[in-house]
Amino acid sequence: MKRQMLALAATLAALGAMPTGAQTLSFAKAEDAIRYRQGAFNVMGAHFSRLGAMANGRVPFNAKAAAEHAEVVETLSRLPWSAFGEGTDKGAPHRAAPAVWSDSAKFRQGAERMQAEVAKLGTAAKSGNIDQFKAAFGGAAQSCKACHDNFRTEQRSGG
Ligand code: ASC
Repeated sequence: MKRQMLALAATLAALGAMPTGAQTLSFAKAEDAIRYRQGAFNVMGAHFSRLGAMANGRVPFNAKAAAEHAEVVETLSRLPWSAFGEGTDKGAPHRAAPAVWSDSAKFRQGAERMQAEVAKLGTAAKSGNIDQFKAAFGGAAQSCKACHDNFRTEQRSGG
């Protein structure tokens, strides 16, 4: 009985140490992980580009619309990372560079930087201050580009 309790306690402790939450998925097949992360990046990009249009003056700045796009981007910015597990470099065509896995500490840093920059966007959008919004958009776009430069290839591979 006591041994069972200890085993249960150890299991619960191990689970507690694991990252949890909706943003941490595991995938049955590498292809599922690849499709999932591509979906997250695609939708994120669609909303981010609407913010870019406002930041660049191609469409008028609208604080409410900007805040809504920023909220979607912020939620999605947490999602792709658990879909870059070992073995997900093959299974479907993709543009993730080998450095995602060989330099995973730097990749994680880039992902964290992007999430931090994107978190500031919503606040800046809601402020209604166009200069604050433009600055926050610039920081977020830089963080996207940094990872694209280091961790995304021109050509597809893996499929
Ligand atoms: C976008 C989009 C990206 C980023 C990036 C910023 O609108 O889809 O991936 O901005 O180009 O440098």
